[in-house]
Amino acid sequence: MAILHVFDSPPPGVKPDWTMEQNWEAFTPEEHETWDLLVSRKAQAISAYASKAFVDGLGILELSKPGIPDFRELNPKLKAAAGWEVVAVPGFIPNDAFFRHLSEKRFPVANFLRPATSLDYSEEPDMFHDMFGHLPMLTNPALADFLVNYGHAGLRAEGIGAADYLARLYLYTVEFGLVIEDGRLRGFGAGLLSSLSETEHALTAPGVRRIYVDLPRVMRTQYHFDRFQEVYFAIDSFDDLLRMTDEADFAAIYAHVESLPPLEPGADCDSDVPCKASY
Ligand code: HBI
Ligand code: FE
Repeated sequence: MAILHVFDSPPPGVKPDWTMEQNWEAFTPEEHETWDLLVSRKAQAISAYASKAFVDGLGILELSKPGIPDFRELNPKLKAAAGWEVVAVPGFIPNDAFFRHLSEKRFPVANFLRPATSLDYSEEPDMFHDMFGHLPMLTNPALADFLVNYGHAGLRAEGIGAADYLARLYLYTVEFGLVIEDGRLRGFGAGLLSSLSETEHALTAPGVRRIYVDLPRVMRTQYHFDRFQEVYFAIDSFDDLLRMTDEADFAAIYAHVESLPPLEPGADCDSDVPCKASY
């Protein structure tokens, strides 16, 4: 499936803030079936490896119910649980719009679903990745507040050309992050939990580098788009991640990162603190 949903200006029917109507009635029975298939195929990865916060969030938002969630039913639950809402967007939207929505507690959800012919992998975030992958973690107050901080930091970073550093932080936490819960390693990243094989790789494969999140180190570290990551970053708790961003002097971190060469995904760094917890 090619990358079809990237736009440099809002297509017809999309507002200047990049939001659009979900138009839930327009989804076909086949699309609802595809959604249900995707949910059932993720059950194994989630029950075996997902963070408890993620599992709790799935229940609170009732995302495992049959059919594509109707925002008119989902938003009151998300609002009550987390003070957030979802907005439909046509696909990958520009940084400024993305950061602004997050900073104002609106999570952008792509309004298309991958075809039934490519259930296991979508080259671009679709509504399943966005909703089923990301929304459960919004019910964790610390992670939700981290995303608000991330949105505000993104708006500032965009202004000084440092958005790529933040994108790496997002990738290695919100997409592929690991967390230690009751002493055991679990996954909370949306991209990670989308793939049973990558979740198993990240949590159990020997030779995988698992190190603690350190903001400058993460912001220096390049990542893979089309294959498993070589390094995964862990946090002791979502409160830890929130505290790091609450206390961070992002401008100083950007200047520091700017002064150093980027790190290859498989590179070592003297400051690395290995995560000793295991699955
Ligand atoms: N960044 N600028 C931008 N626009 C997006 O739509 C976007 C993103 N980063 C991550 C992301 N979307 C995905 O995580 C979606 O699943 C939200
Ligand atoms: Fe995502």
